[in-house]
Amino acid sequence: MPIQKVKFIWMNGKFVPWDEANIHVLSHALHYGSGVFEGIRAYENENGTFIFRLKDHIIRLFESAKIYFMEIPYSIEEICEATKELLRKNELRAGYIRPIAFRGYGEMGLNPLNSPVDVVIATWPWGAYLGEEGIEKGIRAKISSFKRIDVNTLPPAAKATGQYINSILAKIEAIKDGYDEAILLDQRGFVSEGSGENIFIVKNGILYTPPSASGILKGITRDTVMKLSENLGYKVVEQELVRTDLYLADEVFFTGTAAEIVPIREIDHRTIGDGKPGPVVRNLQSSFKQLIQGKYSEFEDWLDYV
Ligand code: PPE
Repeated sequence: MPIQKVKFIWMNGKFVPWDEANIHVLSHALHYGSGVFEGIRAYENENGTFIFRLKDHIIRLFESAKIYFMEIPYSIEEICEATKELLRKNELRAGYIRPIAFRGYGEMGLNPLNSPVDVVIATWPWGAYLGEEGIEKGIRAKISSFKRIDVNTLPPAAKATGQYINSILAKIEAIKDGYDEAILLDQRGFVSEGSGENIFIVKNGILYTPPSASGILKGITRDTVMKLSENLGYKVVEQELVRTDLYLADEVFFTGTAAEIVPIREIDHRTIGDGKPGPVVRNLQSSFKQLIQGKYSEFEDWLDYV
């Protein structure tokens, strides 16, 4: 689906009209993938428009930048405020937000340290990442033949643009093979994550999710789901998983900002549970909905009103 245009994009401190937010073709990041980014959602409830866990996302942006020695020439507070102002200026009541910091136009060659760090924040309306039907009925996934990048190859803890080439290979393979999404294993063969989502399984009422040693991006939705689960009285264990743990699970689901909470009903042609979203994922989806509606006082701080 083509990107839906809005009025402004924030570029290096200025609000620029959408069609004028351009960069040079010799920008470092275009050639070498030297950028770090975030994906955030804004929602609307009866109290107004809010950004979900904005500060946590911007902190992760700065952490990704730290790994690559990128100095972002703004503070976390300035980026948060610019993001809110961007939503106000675009009169957007809900949508997706994409802050990105990247090595810009300066020098060619692999040493990025002399190229400027450009910072951009964009926002646009974006619906269900894996489809509305996916959220309702569950999706079909396959274990990718491409392994997740290793923690000592390209650190998955950094949300860096170039690293997504790994996810793209897995995603293309899954789509061409007729699936909705890929599940990647880590270099040792343990379950890692989806192309753009973390993964959970439910077995005998307990939730399990892979740890950072399995080459995951530590998802903010993953953290939200872990905290919601504990609040609902479920036990959550961070643990290495093998592919048969997925096949034999009662429930399996993905979490992510773009995807939200998506049940997986089939993996490698094996039906998960009875092939329908199970009670735990249903419960989590409805708790997440309540959270967004502002009806969860424990987690009010996560709703940053614009
Ligand atoms: N793993 C990966 C590899 C990943 O890209 C994401 C987010 C997650 C886990 C979940 O993280 P979080 O959003 O903090 O819960 N993927 C983003 C980008 C998707 C895209 O296509 O672009 C997202 O969901 O915004």
